[in-house]
Amino acid sequence: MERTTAQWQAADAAHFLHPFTDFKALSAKGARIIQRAEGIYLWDSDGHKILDAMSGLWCVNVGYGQRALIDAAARQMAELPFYNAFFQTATPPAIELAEVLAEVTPPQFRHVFFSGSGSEGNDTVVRMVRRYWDLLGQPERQVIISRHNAYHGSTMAGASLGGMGGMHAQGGLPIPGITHIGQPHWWENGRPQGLSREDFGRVAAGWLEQKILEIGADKVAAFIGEPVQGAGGVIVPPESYWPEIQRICDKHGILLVSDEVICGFGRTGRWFGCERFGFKPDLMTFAKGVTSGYVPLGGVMVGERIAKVLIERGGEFNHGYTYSGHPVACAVALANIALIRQLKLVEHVHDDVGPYLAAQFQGLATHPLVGEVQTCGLMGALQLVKDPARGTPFASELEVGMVCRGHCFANGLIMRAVGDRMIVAPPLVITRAQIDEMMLLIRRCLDLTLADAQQRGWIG
Ligand code: PXG
Repeated sequence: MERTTAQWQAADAAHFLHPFTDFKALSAKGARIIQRAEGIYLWDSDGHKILDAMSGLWCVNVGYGQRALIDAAARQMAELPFYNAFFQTATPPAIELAEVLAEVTPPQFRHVFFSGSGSEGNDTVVRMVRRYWDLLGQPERQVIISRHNAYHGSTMAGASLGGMGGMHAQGGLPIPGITHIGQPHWWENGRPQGLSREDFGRVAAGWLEQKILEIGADKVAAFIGEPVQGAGGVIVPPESYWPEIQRICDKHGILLVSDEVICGFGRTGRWFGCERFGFKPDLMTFAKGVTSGYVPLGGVMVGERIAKVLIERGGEFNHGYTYSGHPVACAVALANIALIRQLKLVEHVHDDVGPYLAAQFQGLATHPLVGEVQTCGLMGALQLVKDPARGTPFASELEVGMVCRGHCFANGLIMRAVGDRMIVAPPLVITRAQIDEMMLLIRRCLDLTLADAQQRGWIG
């Protein structure tokens, strides 16, 4: 029987502990119940239509309601809903997906290790890089360097690799052997005077070398980063950053890991973010866009440098998940990748809607609340500030980003607030006309936020 919104909310509050949520506050307010979706739109339990400018959670790349993915899941469920890949067995969809992933990823990748999510993928990364150095007779190479404000998941290893202070504060993290350097965030670093953005990119990459020298290169196993930091606020690095990171890793013989959980499968206008920024990782974590989020799947692409050692010298690798290579997830991923190819979504982002989004976002740079505008493919960020000319931020306790997000919610737009940075990452199938519609909503919500800020005396 169909329930009312209030009934859903009561049952939700009674039993469901949501991720990254203040349980008590949500119970008091009631969750928004999302009931169905089509294309780039969602409908809630009160029948409101919402433009989903966050692709679910950075994952529904092909948009909602794609028949090919739905049918692939149904067919595979009927034929073989589950079998494992542990005891010298495999299933056709997992083998076929491994083959297709070797095709669509950069040429150094011929092998894949499957997981159920991005977090698990990054746990695999930690296990695998340490195993690699162990097999090469350098077990003291244990340390993995990551960055502040990075997001690499929520398992013990994922949260440790991540650079979110709030996560480290709960549960005794990070685990040993993981350390962090600064992020290439021009704005947060105070837009350093006298340094161009590109100079700043080289300075920020230099922090990696400083850290390596501080620890001792012979103790460092790997560096991990998202090509563009997603959950951290769509922090697009200067073009100089990644080539310099690559040079430093090569110089010290350190493995380079690209976390492509958000950037992978077309988001940046290339198949993978490392291709957009011109670097060649040894390992690549993926999840989300591999199935467009229709079913959970993640994994790690393993570069030949590492695969060769694991295969030829490794013996048994004591690691794996029940759902490594889940046949239904792999069947959906195959249908999803086929659709990305058929609809030419990577080209669509690269040649058409990516540049279009960039131009539309640039048009917001003169809005009285907007300090910095950044886009990359189909990701965009607007930094809300008190005084754009001087770059003065709002006091963080005012939570201007949350005020803006409230207006988005009320106006049928899902946009994410990361502090005072408002971000979008719409489905890759979005059209120019739909971007126009999204921009109208964004403008309206910025104007409403500006009116609030003026009324409350937050702006001069
Ligand atoms: N790496 C990156 C770069 C991610 O963005 C993960 C790993 C972890 O994936 P799983 O599948 O274990 O969640 C992610 C996930 C947000 C938000 O608020 C972002 C993510 C997850 C939840 C919230 O932007 N990214």
